[in-house]
Amino acid sequence: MWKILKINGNRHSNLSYGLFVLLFISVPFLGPKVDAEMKSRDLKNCNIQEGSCTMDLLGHKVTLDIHPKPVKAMNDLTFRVTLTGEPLSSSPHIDLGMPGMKMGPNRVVLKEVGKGIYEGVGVIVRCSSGRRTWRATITFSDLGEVKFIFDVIY
Ligand SMILES: [Cu+2]
Repeated sequence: MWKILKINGNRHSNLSYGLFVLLFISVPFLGPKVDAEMKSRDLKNCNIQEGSCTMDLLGHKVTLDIHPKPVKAMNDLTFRVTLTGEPLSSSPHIDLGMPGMKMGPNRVVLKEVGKGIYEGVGVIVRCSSGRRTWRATITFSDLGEVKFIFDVIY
């Protein structure tokens, strides 16, 4: 391809040459761009190593924090969820998984430790693929769910 461009380059005007090059440069980016948009729900939205993460859910603020930090796989981790607003009738739970991968079930059961504060202990396993991006889906039976996606340390 580059050899042909070089040979024929002189015969093209600057404009058509530019369009030609632009076309070939942009084509490889069209596929991944569409792909990235489709998977935007799987993108990282939380830097759990630096602090807690918060999302809105039906007018409530849901905050997730994980200790100890740095957050490492194969380690006992304390998951703390806080919810603003009206108290819930039952405690939420967390399902741990990986975006785009089928991992085994891994649920963290949470108990209310204060008003709107829920805690539980769980372990994030080391994925054999080497990927470090995990997703914590927090489900509230009354409200629905939020998903935090973050990197852990192996
Ligand atoms: Cu995995």
